[in-house]
Amino acid sequence: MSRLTKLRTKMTSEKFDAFLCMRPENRRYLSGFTGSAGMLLITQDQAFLLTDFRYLEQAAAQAPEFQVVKIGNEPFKTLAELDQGIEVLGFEGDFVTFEEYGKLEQNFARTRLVSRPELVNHLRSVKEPSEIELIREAVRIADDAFSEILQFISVGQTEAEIALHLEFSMRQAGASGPSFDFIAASGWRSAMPHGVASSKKVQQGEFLTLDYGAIYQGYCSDITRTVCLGEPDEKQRALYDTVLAANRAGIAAVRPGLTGKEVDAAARKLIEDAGYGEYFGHGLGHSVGLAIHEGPNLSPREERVLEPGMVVTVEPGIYLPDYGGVRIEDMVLVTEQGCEVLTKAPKDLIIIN
Ligand SMILES: [Mn+2]
Repeated sequence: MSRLTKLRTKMTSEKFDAFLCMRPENRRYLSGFTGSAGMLLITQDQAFLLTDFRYLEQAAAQAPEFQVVKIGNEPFKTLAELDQGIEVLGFEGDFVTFEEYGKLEQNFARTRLVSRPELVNHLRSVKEPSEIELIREAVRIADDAFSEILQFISVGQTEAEIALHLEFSMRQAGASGPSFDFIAASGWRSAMPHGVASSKKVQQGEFLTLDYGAIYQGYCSDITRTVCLGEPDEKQRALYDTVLAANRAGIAAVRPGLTGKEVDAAARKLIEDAGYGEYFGHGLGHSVGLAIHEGPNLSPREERVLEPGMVVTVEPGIYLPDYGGVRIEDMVLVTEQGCEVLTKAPKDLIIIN
């Protein structure tokens, strides 16, 4: 079934006459259009792609199922004029701004506006085989960059230099860009789960956490490895072993039918039993695709059930303030029986001398 057909089936059960799609990942997913501006209006028998002068040719080439409509200064007026018979319009309330909502209300005065962002978001969570191939390639590029960065890292380099080198090698290997602002956090900074690369120099005896990924033909990868500069002491080794055991337990738990909450609990238990429960303050993972963070998540609050074709991260961590932290993140594909680990970079503790 085509993506548009799947959306229309959902629209029927929601009793929507039309759906307005504005989130860039959803717009790309449904239409194929990769431009930075535009919106989709989908009814049961028509599909419009509204975009501005800059993208008219590109839109026509990339989105053959859509009728391309040029927008000018009043995009929502143009939008409302396309179909006067819409009584119920679904839209993405998690993306539309307050200003845009005002314009929607103004132009769709007789239409009921219903926010249902999950309509397209959920379609995206089970990946098609062609999407999985692109994700595999994005992961392969990140894996290769890891073996390369191991040759590059040495005491005295800044986190920013290391992050730049990672990005450079991934772009050279065909990535269109980084999938987010890379985290390169060393020493005390590794206690910050989202310590974006800074001008701090890496020092002997420190942990260095690298959390990074590539975009390949629109699809993201996300991987974290923690290495040690010089021989680890006993505490560092114990910390690392605990996180690695939690990562393995999380991966072992991933299978269809389990909720994100259940998988999270399987990994979290190991960290709690080791006495570090309060230092693992984030969820175990998230889905990845056209966006770096998608649903469902693996977290204590996630009730959604895993299905074959979903791609999730398993990324437990322990962060000790003023000391440092460890996180190990893999991407896994949910299969009929369990899961397949996509990331291949080694995860036994790597010591850089
Ligand atoms: Mn992640």
